[in-house]
Amino acid sequence: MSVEWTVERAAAVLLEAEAARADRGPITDEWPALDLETAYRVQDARLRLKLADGRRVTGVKLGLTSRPKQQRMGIDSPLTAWLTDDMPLPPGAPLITGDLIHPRVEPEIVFVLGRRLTGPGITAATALQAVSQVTAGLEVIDSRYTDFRFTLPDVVADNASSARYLIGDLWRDPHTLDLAAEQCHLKINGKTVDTATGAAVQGHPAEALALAANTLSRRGLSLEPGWTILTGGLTDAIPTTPGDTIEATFTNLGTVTLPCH
Ligand code: OOG
Ligand code: MG
Repeated sequence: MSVEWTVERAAAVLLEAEAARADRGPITDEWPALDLETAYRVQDARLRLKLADGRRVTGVKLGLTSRPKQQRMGIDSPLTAWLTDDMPLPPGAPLITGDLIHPRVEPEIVFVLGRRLTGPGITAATALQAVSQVTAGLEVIDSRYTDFRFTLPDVVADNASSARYLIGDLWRDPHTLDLAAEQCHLKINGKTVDTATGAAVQGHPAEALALAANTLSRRGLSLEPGWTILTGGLTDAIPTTPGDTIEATFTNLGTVTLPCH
């Protein structure tokens, strides 16, 4: 018997998978008509369910903004998703990998907004003017789809595989730095496994921020003051193994360290 798919049902199914730590096949396998616009409606419906449950929006994440990420996932289009207050990891606390399905970690450049940013027509330069601070971050992603196998509408509906994020404690003024040249070393147990510069993210992380403002404006939404913006993985994400410590060291943005239990 086939059950009819709706925006509300897809949102509930994905939240249930998250709560139960149970991965599943791509929704588009069962609902081929799920297009990008409908997928963003699923993402917004999922957010409404979270808010009804007492959660609060903390910002927005971008996904698939760099070539290494796009190549790994086989999708060449960036996307946006919601950050909520159940996601930030307290500094120093370990990632409990058993709380998640198959977590992976990726280094990101993180903005905090000082002013509202409303598209369309936002450029990287105007976007950067709205940023009050920049720092380093590690995002923990955890697709609700088996083996991280999905199409663009699937991953948009799944809130871009969001799970947790860790923000650094060295806040810098973005206007005094060349963020395209900012270097990142991704390390496992002290050994560098990948490197990138800020240019990996759309040429400059502020391009990703502009893209978020312009993408949200199509749904009548703005980026709000105080929000955290994860601009997207600079490198491919790495799987987590309990006992490992994952660290991203940046030239000017400091170091973020995440022990995995
Ligand atoms: C989708 C989320 C991508 C990023 O920074 O590129 C993302 C995924 O890779 O599962 O968060
Ligand atoms: Mg990410």
